[in-house]
Amino acid sequence: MRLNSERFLRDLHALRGFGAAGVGKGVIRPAFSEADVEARAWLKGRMLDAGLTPHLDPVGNLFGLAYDRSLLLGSHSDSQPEGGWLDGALGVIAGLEVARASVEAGGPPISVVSFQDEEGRFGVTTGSAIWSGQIALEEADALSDHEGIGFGDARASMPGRAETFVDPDRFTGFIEMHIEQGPVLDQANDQIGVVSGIVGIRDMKITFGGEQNHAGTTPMALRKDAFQALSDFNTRLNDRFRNVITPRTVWTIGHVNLHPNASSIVPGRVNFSMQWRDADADRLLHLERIVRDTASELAEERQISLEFGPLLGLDPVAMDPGLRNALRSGAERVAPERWRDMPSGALHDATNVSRLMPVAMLFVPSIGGISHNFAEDTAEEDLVAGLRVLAHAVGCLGQ
Ligand code: HGY
Ligand code: MN
Ligand code: MN
Repeated sequence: MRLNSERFLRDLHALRGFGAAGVGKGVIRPAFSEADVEARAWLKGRMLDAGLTPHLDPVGNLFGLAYDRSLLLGSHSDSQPEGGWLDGALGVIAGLEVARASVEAGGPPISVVSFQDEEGRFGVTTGSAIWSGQIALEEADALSDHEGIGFGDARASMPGRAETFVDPDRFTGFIEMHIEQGPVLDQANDQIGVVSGIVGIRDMKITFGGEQNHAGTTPMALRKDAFQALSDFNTRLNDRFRNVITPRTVWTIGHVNLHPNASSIVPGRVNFSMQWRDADADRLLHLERIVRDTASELAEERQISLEFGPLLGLDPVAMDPGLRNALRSGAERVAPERWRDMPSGALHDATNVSRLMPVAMLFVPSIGGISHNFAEDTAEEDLVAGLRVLAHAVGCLGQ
């Protein structure tokens, strides 16, 4: 097949225009936002032009279906609240370019997908989690974002959704191209990463309820300060995790909502996100026990209330050896001496899709290892190299 790298790059930059924000190439395009809905409408048009049959499913996953059973390529086109132009979008547009080039070459049939809410405005990789049966639709509809907007209401507001989900049996496998979002390839001056496995994740919201009071007249010993509780929780957790973690274990308190968030009021409530990731499912469980025990112990000591939200998560998954070998062959062809096998510390839709079919992933470098940041970027020659590896793998698989 003859790839058209100018067309590929042109579409990547066009997609960046939906929700373009900040300096450089940043985007703000969270799931079901106006920018996301417009971007998917544009993608639908590009899929039609490519000779694919668009199908927007009930939860906003947008498929471009080939005329026959096929390999599925893609990723997601929603972004973090402050996102980069390539996270997810790269895999969708690379998949579209390979599918187009394949149609122009007379085959093989290739389908494309842009999953919805991979970035977890509502859940964790919500759109592909629902499609793969990782989470029931009813359960997902009850999820809400940090502003209290429900997933069910958000998806209901999206025009053009079909009544039905696409049958996964239409596909023989899934390959997701993505930026690495970390420093490994960039620091090694490598161009391609062939993913060996994707870490697991656990994510929950925790609320400490103390006592809102006057910041001047309330003696320290009489306070039930929700921020102090969170601060104490974080210190104890860092200490207790020490004996359990490996250098690749990560954990993040990324969202904190302090109430009422005023300088002269002792905060009476704090709601925060608690997220941890590891390549080992048993260790994820061990860390969960530490999280729950530490929060409970602290609430008891401080005589404050404690509420755990639903625990969301995905287990670690290994990539399919056959699809991986096709990618390795492409990497050796396109970037000899400049590629490596590597794990993924970021989460991807491929984790959910692995419940349905063989999956594999390939990475291209992130400049400075930066992602989930307006400054996220990748050199264009690396983007095109990744596209060529993807197309080579599709050719190898002859699907
Ligand atoms: O958080 C992640 O790993 C993904 O980028 N949503
Ligand atoms: Mn992503
Ligand atoms: Mn992301």
